[in-house]
Amino acid sequence: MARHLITSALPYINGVKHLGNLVGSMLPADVYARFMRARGHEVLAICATDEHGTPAELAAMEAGQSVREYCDEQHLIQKDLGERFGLSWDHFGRTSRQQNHDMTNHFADKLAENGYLEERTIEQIYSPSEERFLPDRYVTGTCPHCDYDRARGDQCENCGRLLEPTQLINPRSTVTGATDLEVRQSTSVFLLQSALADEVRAWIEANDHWPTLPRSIALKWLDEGLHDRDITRNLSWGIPVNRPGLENKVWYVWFDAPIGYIGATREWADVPKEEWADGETERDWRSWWYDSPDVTYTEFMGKDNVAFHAVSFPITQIGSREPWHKVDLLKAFNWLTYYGGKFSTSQGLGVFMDDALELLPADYWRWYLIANAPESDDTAFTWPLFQQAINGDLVGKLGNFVNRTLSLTRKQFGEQVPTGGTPGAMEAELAAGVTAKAEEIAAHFERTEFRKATRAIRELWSLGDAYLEAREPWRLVKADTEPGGTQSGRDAAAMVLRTAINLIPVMAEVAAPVIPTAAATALAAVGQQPSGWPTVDLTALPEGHPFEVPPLLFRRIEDDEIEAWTARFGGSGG
Ligand code: B3M
Ligand code: ZN
Repeated sequence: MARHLITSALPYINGVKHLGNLVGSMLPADVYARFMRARGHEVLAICATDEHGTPAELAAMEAGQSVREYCDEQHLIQKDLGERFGLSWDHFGRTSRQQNHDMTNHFADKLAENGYLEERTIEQIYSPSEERFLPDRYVTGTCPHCDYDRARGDQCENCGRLLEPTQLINPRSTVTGATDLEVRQSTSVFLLQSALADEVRAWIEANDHWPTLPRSIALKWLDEGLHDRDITRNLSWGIPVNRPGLENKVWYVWFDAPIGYIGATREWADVPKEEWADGETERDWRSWWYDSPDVTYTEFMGKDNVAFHAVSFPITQIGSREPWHKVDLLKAFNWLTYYGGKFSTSQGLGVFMDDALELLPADYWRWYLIANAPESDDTAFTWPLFQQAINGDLVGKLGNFVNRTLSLTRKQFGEQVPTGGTPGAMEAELAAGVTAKAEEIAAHFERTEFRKATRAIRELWSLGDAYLEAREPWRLVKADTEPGGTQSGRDAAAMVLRTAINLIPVMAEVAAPVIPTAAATALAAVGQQPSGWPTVDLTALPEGHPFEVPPLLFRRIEDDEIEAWTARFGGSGG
């Protein structure tokens, strides 16, 4: 048994996340956590809402709420949606909680002690009528490169170039439209990343087991030269900078957000005992994070977050000169697109987590998303592909096998595992094939190769189908003797159905990390509870063991639904 610390990139607070966000971080983290628990490991799965930075302030303003109110409300919405999607976090925290304030200030103090922070005076935009310095995104103006007149102070949306707010032509305040902006001197705290660049590079190079995607992104960042970075911002919402004279500034959101993984783990430890799960006797956050060589730490995220996790957060950890646990395996995803384009809240394009659950239960989405996870390339969500994955795999393979096997058995032998007959070579071959497949699936999950894992699950389900087709119990039951054998047809049919019923728990358990609810329903039908990774024994459910034919595990998705959803969510435009 090993200890696995698992985090997924923290969803930003400004609204409900779309399927692309889900498949790029929270969902694979959950599948991995469920798999590791099934293997008997000790798992701590941590997530939180990322609540600081300008987008939170701007979104709150737009919603006509205070930032605190807005974040309180959105946190609960995201927590509820995550739970309804079956995300089995041990804790879903908030970067705005006191634990994260404490941790962030701790890291800032340590970095300062070790000489990695420096106060520098730089030119920033000041708005006299608002009596404040404006952070990048609070300044709008004309792009010096392409003349686009609504470029933001950090980036031009039109030509994509990164900008400094002082570069904008005719700058104005994003919020009030004020144009009497001035450039004034202001003091910021810089993190001296350049001083730690060699150390972080050596560490990344030593991590040669990381997949190519995160490794190449991280090294590219380092090759481009690691600049010292202003880690303070002129905002009132955030973690106040704990330095004299800078109390009206907050730490930059990308400084406090990854520290939020540790903050949220402390929140988890601070949860009152009455709320702990059965059997829990101790919650020690430190043993997961600090001087913890027995822990394996895996992070899940979209590719745009890699540099912050592979370089910036490790720099914070290394610069503290304390033994904080750095990421051991970083799993990064490409984009899930919506018909080749971006999911977009403003244009109402694509499917968001709340929409999805309104249409179908979580398992349908979980299966489709994990089976089509954008692991090696960007992948397009399309409604016909979704329909195909559900009807082909879930309805056509797992659902059909469970229903067909149990209905036929009930009809011929009643509602218990049938008695009689002796397994032969074909059953031995089936058991060997299923055992090998289950091992293959586990190996893919171990390596966080989700598409390969789902492909192998599908193949395992097909072994069941192929077995029924080869043995034809519906025909056997009427035959005098088993073709090519000596036992009676009815005995042979009983044995075949008994074997098939015994496949159900295996088929369900290997898929449970992906489709936990349907797997639990299938298991319950044969009187079992989810109990971990299966050992393949096709005689485990004995003769006479009762079962029930469950309601259909999955329903088909019809063509007219696909048409309606395409129209509603704006598909096929791209
Ligand atoms: N909140 C992801 C994003 O909004 C960002 C991840 C933080 S992980 C520490 O793009
Ligand atoms: Zn531009």
